[in-house]
Amino acid sequence: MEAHNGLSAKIVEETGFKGIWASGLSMSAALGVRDNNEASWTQILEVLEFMADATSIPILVDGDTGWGNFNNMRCAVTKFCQRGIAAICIEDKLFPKTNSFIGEGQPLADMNEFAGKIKAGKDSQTDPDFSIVARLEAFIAGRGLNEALDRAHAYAEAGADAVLCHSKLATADEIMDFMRQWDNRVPVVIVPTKYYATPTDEFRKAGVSLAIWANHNLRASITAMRETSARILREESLAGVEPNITTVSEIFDLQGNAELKQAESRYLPSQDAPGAVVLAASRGEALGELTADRPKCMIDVRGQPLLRRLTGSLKAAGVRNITVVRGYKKDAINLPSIDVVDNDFFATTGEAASLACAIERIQGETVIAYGDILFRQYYLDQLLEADADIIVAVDALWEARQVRAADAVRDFVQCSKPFSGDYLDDEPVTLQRMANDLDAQQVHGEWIGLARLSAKGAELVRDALEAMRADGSLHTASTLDLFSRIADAGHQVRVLYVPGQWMDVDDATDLIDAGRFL
Ligand code: SPV
Ligand code: MG
Repeated sequence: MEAHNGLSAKIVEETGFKGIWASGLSMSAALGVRDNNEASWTQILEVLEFMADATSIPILVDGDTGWGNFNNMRCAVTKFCQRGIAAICIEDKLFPKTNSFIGEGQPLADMNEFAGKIKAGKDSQTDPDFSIVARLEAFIAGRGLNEALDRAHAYAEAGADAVLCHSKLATADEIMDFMRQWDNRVPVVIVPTKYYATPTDEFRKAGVSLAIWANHNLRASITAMRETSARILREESLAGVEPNITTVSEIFDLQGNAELKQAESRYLPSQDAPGAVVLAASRGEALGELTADRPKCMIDVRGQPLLRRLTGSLKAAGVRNITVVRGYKKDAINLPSIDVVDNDFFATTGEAASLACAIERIQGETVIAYGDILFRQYYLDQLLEADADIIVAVDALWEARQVRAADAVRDFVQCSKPFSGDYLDDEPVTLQRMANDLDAQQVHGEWIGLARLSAKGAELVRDALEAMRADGSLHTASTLDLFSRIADAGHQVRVLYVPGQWMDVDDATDLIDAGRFL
């Protein structure tokens, strides 16, 4: 079936045809020029490229006379193979060609010269399946059956994969005569534009392999476009034509917009991806000289600042839009692809105030993390997978944790129940209280400095921060105060118990451990 651009080629394929005829008449007409090689072969090549990209069925190109001699034919065949074209048909006339339905007695190419052109094409194809169809113009030129047969044999001898026997009679007589004499040495192609009254089955019975419906999409579209243009001009309105024409959304379908949508979800950063707020305002006094020029999150551990490892973990878990709250030596926090907000009062405020500096970023699913922690990646994955509005990772093996400094501040957690190793116990655990000074018998674990909020959890946290700002407690409050407050207010803060395997970096010994941890 004929097509003349990417759109018509798509329509041919979606209709169910097995192949496309890239008609020279139609392509030239669609370009607004005559079928006399006015469009150069490379201009045609561009059209073909769109057609090939738009479809997956074979395209047989109307190659006119091959755009010159054997050498031009070689160039064309090589390019067509590169562009994924299945086949070319060339006709044994002279360049520049004239359409077969114009005039009488068109001059034919020298038979041997044309056979050489076919051979050159076959010798230069880089795709072993590429086919060359030799088109016989003997009947068109009024030269009769014997000339047609002689040439057909010569072209088959030269390597043609098929012959196209063309006729402009209103009956199929010439074609049927040819079929009776032809020994089916190579398959026969016909173009029944003029003798369309003959039933296709008669061609089948006569041994014809392929019929080309050569220009009917172009002609149908000319009719439709003329009617539509005339009606809109006449009626000065779209109302009349609207019910009869393709909808814009059908055009989008034809253009494959659905595929683009899918690709966007695969390749574009998702708007729904979780964000993160990393609290990194504090110096880390116990690290002494190491934090003279940088906050502790920027201390190097095995060739990378701690914060870089953390952002790497967050990104690996699918977190986008990481906001780091800076304070001490803020200019030292200069990692790529993070956003920063500053808590310029870091020296006198607590973590809740730092978090509140990023309150605008606590939107949608959000991870909250301390900037100096190291943990197993799967803890983060588990937090992100959890079906909870607020969930905090709590170390159930807190008693086993080595804490050297006598004055170490630890984020103790009291939960609805202690950690249970029982496989069958999957009852959710909730947070009751978080504090640095819980009695040992109240402690069920230690917060590792990692939490995740759903969109609703983010709203709860924003509300709690605003409430703390309003009652004056925000300035000195910790994140422990924040989560305790939310739990006290009756909202569920879920606990994910984890078995150790995390650390924060408070002093020089921690740094050595951090190197080992990694
Ligand atoms: C074409 O479609 O361009 C053809 C077929 O070559 S015909 O117009 O019948 O010559
Ligand atoms: Mg043509």
